[in-house]
Amino acid sequence: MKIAVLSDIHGNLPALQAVAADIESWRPDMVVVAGDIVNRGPLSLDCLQFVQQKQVSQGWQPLRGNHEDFVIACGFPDAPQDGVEYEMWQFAHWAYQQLNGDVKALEAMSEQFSWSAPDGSEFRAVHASMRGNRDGIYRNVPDEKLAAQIAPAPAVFVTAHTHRPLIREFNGCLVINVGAVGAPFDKDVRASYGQFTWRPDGWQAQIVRVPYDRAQTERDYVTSGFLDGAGPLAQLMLVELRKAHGLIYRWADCYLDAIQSGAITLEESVRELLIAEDVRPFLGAPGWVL
Ligand SMILES: [Mn+2]
Repeated sequence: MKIAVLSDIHGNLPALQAVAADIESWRPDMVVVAGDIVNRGPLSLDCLQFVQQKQVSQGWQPLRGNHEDFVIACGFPDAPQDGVEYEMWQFAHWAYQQLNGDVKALEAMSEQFSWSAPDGSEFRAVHASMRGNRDGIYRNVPDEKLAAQIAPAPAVFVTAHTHRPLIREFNGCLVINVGAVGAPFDKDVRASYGQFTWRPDGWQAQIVRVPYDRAQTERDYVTSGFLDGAGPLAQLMLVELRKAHGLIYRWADCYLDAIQSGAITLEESVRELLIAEDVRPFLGAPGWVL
């Protein structure tokens, strides 16, 4: 039995196409997409439709990540339509509009995938953890917290969300973070996914890295309208793609309070972060040149 798990596509169609081709050449029995197909990237609708076609033709199983939830929430009656709270979620509203407000397919996605091997061992995949789809499993997680995040522990626990690949043996459970297709944050720009094999002697797992046409993804940022229409945070997302390292949490830690209190605008905060010494080398067209 061979299972492939890909995750965190984030509207990056060239990365998704490259990973799908690699997966198909491996000929798995099952393919799970562990969430964040849409949002915080240029081609959410194309990526959703790509996965839906694979669901119909090859039985791919999509799960719902926190970014599916964020896009769904844009259609709630109490979603902010202006002001600073709207501006900070402008990229999600942009994705919601790209989907023409049709989020039924996102709402229909399951929270987890589970398969039992003939020896009774369970393979389970979720977006982040059993505690929720924003509760990521990171490299330095203490044992006690990890135990709670995967409980009840299966033989193989597959997670994503953090965009950082990880393989860890924990109390007889193989914990694997498959990393991200669309925006890896481990300083390796190649797309990431996981291959899992069950044989009568047990489970094996490996992380696979796949190069893709990143120049095309940058062109998609422009031609889709994402870079102009999704707000200043789209500039951070473009730099994250080039740097293969996350910037949004750092931005939030530094500026969220100041933005919400009106001490700085969202655009000013993004400009300030982009001129930091370690970020500046990754600036350039089609993004802001500061
Ligand atoms: Mn996520």
